Amino acid sequence: MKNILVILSFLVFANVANAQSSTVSTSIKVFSNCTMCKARIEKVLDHKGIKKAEWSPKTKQLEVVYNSSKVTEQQIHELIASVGHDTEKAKAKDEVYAALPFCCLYRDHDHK
Ligand SMILES: [Cu+2]
Repeated sequence: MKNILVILSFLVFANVANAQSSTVSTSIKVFSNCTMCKARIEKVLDHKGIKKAEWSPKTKQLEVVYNSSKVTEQQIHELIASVGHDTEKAKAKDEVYAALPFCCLYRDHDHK
């Protein structure tokens, strides 16, 4: 009986260790301007494998926590680009970018 308990607790421990090793926390620079951009970016990142995504209009940095066995960092960059925002690893298509509201245009407008 004691042996079974030892084995069981080992299995639980191994599982927890596994789950932790696939959780990645990182920061990604996203080119964008305002709170509308923030809503757009965070909405598309409400996605399988992504546990947390928070973009700051002040720093332009996205804090993201994801499960690397379900989604890759490159996929996260591509999700962001798919709604019109460039990152250092993925560029939004021109037609998607051009359809953004004026306040969200970041490539050739300085809204400061
Ligand atoms: Cu915006």
